Amino acid sequence: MKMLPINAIVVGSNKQVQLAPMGLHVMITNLALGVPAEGSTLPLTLTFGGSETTSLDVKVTSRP
Ligand SMILES: [Cu+2]
Repeated sequence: MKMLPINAIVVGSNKQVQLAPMGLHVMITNLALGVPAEGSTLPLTLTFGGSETTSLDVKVTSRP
């Protein structure tokens, strides 16, 4: 399986998109401080429609 980057995920009005391993997912690259320790949390900000944002902390795991 080859992963290809995309700039955005389009979600239609009243529609849902599921992010999951082997499917659409968020891949964090270019970590300035290196790979965080497993079990730690990483702040993540999602941008919707180019302006609205939601921030959350995601748990770092080696496997889904
Ligand atoms: Cu990936």
